[in-house]
Amino acid sequence: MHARTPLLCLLAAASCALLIAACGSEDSGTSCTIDGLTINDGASARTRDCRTCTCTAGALRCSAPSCGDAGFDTGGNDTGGSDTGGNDTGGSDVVGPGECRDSDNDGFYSCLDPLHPERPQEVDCDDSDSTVQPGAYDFFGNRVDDDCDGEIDNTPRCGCPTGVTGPNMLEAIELCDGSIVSATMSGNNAAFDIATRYEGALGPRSGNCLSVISSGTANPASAGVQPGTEFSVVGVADPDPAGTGELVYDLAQLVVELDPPNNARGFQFDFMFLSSEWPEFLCQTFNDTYYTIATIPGFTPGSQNISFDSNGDDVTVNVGFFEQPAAWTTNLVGTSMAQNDVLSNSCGGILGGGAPGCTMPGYCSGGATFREIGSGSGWLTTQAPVTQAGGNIQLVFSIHDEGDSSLDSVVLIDAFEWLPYEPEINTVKE
Ligand SMILES: [Ca+2]
Ligand SMILES: [Ca+2]
Ligand SMILES: [Ca+2]
Ligand SMILES: [Ca+2]
Repeated sequence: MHARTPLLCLLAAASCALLIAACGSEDSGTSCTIDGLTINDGASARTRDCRTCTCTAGALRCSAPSCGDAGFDTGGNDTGGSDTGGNDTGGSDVVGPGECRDSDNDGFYSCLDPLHPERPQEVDCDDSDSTVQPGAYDFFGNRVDDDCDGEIDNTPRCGCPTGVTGPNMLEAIELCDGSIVSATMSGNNAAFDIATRYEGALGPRSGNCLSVISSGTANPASAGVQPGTEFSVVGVADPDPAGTGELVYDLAQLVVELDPPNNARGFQFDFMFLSSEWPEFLCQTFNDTYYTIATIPGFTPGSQNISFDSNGDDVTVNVGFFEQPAAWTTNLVGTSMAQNDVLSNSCGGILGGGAPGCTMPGYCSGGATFREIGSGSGWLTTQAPVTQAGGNIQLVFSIHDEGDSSLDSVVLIDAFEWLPYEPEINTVKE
């Protein structure tokens, strides 16, 4: 199909309803041309004679013409029932003023207007919702084509990258959109890994891989009981913004600066904390800890740990989510964080726990002992809001040994998503 001149269309205007496909459009490849304008595959535009056309795989699909009351006249006469728009331009074959609107003030218009080439050349597929626009983040699972590319809930397109770098650690958790400003790893390089299955046993929550951060070796050569890699015996200050800065060891952090998509109101990600400290080191005054330290404009306090349980307890072996093997929501057999030990292990071990304010879990009552050593929290999801007013946000995924640099803990991270709604700061288990 080839375009003909607008004059021909003008002459045929009275019956243009039948001729529009010939008059107004042509297509080629993965974009289409309507009235001399090129639109991308998946985008929609209105033609001069009032059809709405969508470019699909290089071909135009057009609605029936509806010229009756669009507020303008597309040609020499109005083919519809009434022309109440009041701005009939007579014989000129142009899109009338006001036809293409930006009702939701998101900068994108309801159609393409040849008289306004300075406007975005992509159409707002929902001009009543400013969070829906070309180039927006297409939220998973809300059944809305948020980015106007013609596909509802675009499937995640992040890959499973080779090479352990900050940006690759993010891609492994499905964060590969234009929001990434920077991503750096702080700590020993061996503390970070990207895995299709952690220690060959624990698979990803979404996509094909996940990211691992450890207070020891993130990708140990073989599972052993109570792994303890000592990268350094020199302590550094505890990074908890609400803490007192006591010394911790083998601190490993993924430090990320993000510019959230304009339509995002929050974010979430999944994580699982695993520790070889269980059960002997339950309720000690020192326990390995995982933090998600968020610095978000508008937050009070400005920086805070956003991953904690309903008691406000940090993620350690003492967090309310932590599981004994009989209650595993995820089978940990095969990892170094769940080894069948020759000894019987008791809650708190020979030290008996005793950290102030720490309550032994109920399963520890009656002198319970376990053959396993090491366990985990199960998969958890942390959500937090973002504000659009104040600039970039910083997230620090942070894990460390406490007390000394031996007996490692690990956090698996996956399934990052931006959210279309504003959640409370919360962490839950499915
Ligand atoms: Ca708009
Ligand atoms: Ca919109
Ligand atoms: Ca989409
Ligand atoms: Ca969506």
